[in-house]
Amino acid sequence: MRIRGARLIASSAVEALQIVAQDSSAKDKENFVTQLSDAARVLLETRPTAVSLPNGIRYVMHRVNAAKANATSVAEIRQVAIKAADDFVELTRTAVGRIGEIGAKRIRDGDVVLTHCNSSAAISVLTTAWKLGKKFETFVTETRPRFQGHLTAHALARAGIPVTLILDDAVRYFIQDVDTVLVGADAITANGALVNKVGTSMIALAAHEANVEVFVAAESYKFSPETMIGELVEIEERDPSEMISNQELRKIGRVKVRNPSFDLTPPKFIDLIITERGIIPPLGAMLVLQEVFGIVTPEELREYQTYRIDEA
Ligand code: RUB
Repeated sequence: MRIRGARLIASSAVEALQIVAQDSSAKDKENFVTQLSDAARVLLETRPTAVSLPNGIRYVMHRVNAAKANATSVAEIRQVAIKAADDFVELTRTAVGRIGEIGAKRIRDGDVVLTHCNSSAAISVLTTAWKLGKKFETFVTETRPRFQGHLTAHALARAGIPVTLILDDAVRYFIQDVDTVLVGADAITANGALVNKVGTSMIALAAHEANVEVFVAAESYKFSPETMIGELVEIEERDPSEMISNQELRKIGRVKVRNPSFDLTPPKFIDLIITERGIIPPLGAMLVLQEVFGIVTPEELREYQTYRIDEA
């Protein structure tokens, strides 16, 4: 949890891959790529939910594998790996900046915007709108059990934006005062559903009931190609001790504790997704997937999956 948030998880993993490339003492191309692939496999295992992680790893490994065929030396592939990692990290920064510019246009003077957890993409929208002179206020949920809402509240308050911190459970109490719900994404599925911090789906449900619009800020590397062939996004369950100490649990008695960290919001509760390529309705997710990953046939999809499991 020292590295959290889907964008940071992806860029940190890619930077780790870059370190492996820099430090490798492999003497031939084959060994060099094997070392990188082994590291990629370890990194892929670190977190199950944020699709940005496999997409970031693939971004580098696709370029490394393509270079392997033509490169004449390890040094040449090493340069490709280092540059690909730099390019991906830069791409994440540019994407979040662009999402800020695009999303800011949808914030109006006088709006009350509610956000959940701590998303760099959602914060980019809000701070960009504020810098453009829009006057609005925010509700920020605490986001139990790890209180990532405190980080968001701090970032927004530091930018000068009025912030009201609320209990996660108070969302429906305040929803009539809210104009827009704005959240980030750990993954977007092919049918436009959103995987994000647990509680997002209840907030979206409350917003839907109250006719409040729901915006998602998501870079295109948060879209999941596997979901095109029916794979589900795995939801990470974290340690029960995040919720309750062992001592307290012993006092309560024989009780099972479940602590899923993310949940799935169906597309019907989402008004739009703000990507760095523009604004799309949730059902436009397929277009983004095809444009970004260029995967159209079931055969190509299978290849993509094989790559993830066997090669990267
Ligand atoms: C973070 C979380 C964020 C998304 C998007 O959960 O759910 O909303 O990851 O963040 P956790 P970003 O803190 O448990 O990792 O827009 O920064 O990628």
